Amino acid sequence: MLWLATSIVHHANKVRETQSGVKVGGHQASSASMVGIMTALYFKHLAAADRVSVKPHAAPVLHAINYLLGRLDPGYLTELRSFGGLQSYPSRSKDPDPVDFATGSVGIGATATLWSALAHRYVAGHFDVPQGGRQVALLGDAELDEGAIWEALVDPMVPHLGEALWIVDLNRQSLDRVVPDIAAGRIGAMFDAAGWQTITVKYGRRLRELFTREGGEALRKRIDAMSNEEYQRLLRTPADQLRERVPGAGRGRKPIEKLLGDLEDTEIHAAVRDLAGHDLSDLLDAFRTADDATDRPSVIFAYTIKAWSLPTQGHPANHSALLSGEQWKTLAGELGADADDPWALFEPGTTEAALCADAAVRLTRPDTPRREPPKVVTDVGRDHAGKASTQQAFGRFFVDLAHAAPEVADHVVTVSPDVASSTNLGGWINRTGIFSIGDRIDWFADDTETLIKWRQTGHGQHIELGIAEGNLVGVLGELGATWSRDGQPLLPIGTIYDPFINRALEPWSFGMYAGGQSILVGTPSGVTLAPEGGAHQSITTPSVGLEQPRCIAWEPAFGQDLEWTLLYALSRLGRPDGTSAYFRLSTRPIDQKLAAVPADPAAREKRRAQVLAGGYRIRAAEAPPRATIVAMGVMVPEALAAADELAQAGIATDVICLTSADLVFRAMQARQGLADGEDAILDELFPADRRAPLVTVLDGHPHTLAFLSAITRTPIACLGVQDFGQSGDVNDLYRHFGIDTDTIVGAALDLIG
Ligand SMILES: Cc1ncc(C[n+]2csc(CCOP(=O)(O)OP(=O)(O)O)c2C)c(N)n1
Ligand SMILES: [Mg+2]
Repeated sequence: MLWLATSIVHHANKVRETQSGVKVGGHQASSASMVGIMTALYFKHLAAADRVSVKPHAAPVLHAINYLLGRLDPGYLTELRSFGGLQSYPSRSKDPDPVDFATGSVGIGATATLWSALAHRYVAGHFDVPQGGRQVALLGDAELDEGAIWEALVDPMVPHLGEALWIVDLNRQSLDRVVPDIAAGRIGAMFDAAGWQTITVKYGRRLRELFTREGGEALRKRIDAMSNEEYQRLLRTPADQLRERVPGAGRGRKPIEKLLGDLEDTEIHAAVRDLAGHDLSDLLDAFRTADDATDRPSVIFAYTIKAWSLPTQGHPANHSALLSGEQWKTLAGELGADADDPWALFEPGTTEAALCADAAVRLTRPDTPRREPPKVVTDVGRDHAGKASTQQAFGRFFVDLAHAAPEVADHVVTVSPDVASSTNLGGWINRTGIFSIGDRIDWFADDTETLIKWRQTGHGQHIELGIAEGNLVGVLGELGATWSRDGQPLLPIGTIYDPFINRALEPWSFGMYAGGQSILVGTPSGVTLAPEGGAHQSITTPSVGLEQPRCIAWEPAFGQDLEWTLLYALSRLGRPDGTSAYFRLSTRPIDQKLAAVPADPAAREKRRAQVLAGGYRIRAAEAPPRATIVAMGVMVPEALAAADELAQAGIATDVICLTSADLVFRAMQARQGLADGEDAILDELFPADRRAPLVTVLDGHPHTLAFLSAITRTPIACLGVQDFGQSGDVNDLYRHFGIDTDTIVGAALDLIG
């Protein structure tokens, strides 16, 4: 394993030619650190149903295992980090061999195992799928610096996930340095406090034997109390100097000196580096202890050496260090490998070959039949009348869905980080209940003043989290991946206050990269959240949504548009070619009559198609327009009022209501041959005979719609919000930020001279 992992990186850097001169990279030291752990795990302990998240920099070890198990074509071993080759970090979607979790952004890949455990429990509790399997994460020790880890650990559901096992590769090093002091004890206590079983695999058998001798206890205390930095220094100290350094200056010096006096230099040298995280049998014992605790997760702290058995072992700067050609050849000699035939498999008939064959059979997963997601209706039949906000329409949508399409509703699972009621999920929660691990008593069931029934059972369809946006998108990602793991699609919808989209952004995006599909609803949004003010008002999220790969961003203005787009978004989930969606909603009540949804079925269907393609002309001037106002979301009433004023002044003005700037941008790219896709919506929104200067307006950053002038090739004025929010009433703020009716009119007049 050590040889293959090292050689995969070696070949990419020292053998394969690169044209550009850009360094290839790869991590021999981080891989060497984990070979013991991964060998013990895969070749002995793991079962087919288990899933493993491998720390990003040990990707070469995972590929080496897959190669030995016959799951990876040898041709890939020379293609680490090449175009179409093995990815630098384990990738579910891009690697050619089986990878259970995408990792790379440290912290996220590890916590994904917890959300995967939860998602599996959910899907197994609601649908007929095979149950079971452990969820294992292999982490670097510095990965525990990440907030994502601790955000996950304090979630109240996590301590119940007995199927979760984390194994920390405790090599005392991060990227830049030796981790200061001795963090392990403190971190262990934190896992303990979070309700985990903690297991430590620290000293190897050589050291353990020494500890039983006279002076052994002093030696153990000395190493236990040694800072990480001093210990790492010992790993790089020549044998003859260890006799001086190891005893230290404390009270134990004399007995330790005496103990070492009986040993050869080479024995001291071997003892100092004798850590059990490289001892297969100690590791297997720890794995079994972990299995014994089924009512809570387990974490194993396995002490290891970074760059174990390589010339750079234990050096603080070894993170990206590569072996020279000479060192690599020497390693071949030490490990009994052949530098001229680096990818040679074990000879048939050997114990090693038999072990590989055995593991390959044990780890073969049966094919899971993939169920199709339910067919989603195109309409739930609600008459959107009166004044309503998109957030209200969102809440009502679920009640309608349960009536109009019960099978679809059965597949919906909602998730919220403590904002379910304030994002209007109350009605849905009352209908379906809350999912919990084990039933819980609802102590407020008989309280007549309770509006939301907090009924928690294994059958609920809402998952409530603490105030943890990272956890939210982690759970969404895994709920959105059950179609690929269990063969059973779910339709996950998460709600979040829109300004916190940015906090969730990176793990949200990573979840999509990893293959999860879900809907994220950001509400309320923008300065329209007026009285609440300040940094609670989201500004950049419209462009964040537009730029997010594998996701369609929607910002509907009306209830009908929300209904159609949400149904469409649901129809895109839970499938190999699926897409996620982001909805930016608002609490501003808007007169639904303004939408003027056509009553004639054909015209209505045409409207629906346009809503789903990105927008429609909500007001057509009678004469050829001299200006076009393009508005998105809550700004549509202001745009219509501005068009009225302009019309009164004799200036014919069209108004376009955008439902998705994202889709219109894609259509523009498609028209120019820069991307695949449909472009017909461009001619519907901006036909050649109606082209006029554009005023764009949204409750968000104005640059989001600036691209539209490249479609119309007319002058453009972009209105929107460019500074932090303020408290006030909606009209105060619209005026302050220049997105009010007067400013729209003024901008149009300026444009047309
Ligand atoms: C979120 C994030 N921040 C930073 C990095 C860059 N990075 C990659 S590995 C690493 C150090 C990891 O140390 P550790 O987890 O102990 O792994 P080791 O290589 O020591 O096994 C850093 C900072 C990253 N990949 N992801
Ligand atoms: Mg480390």
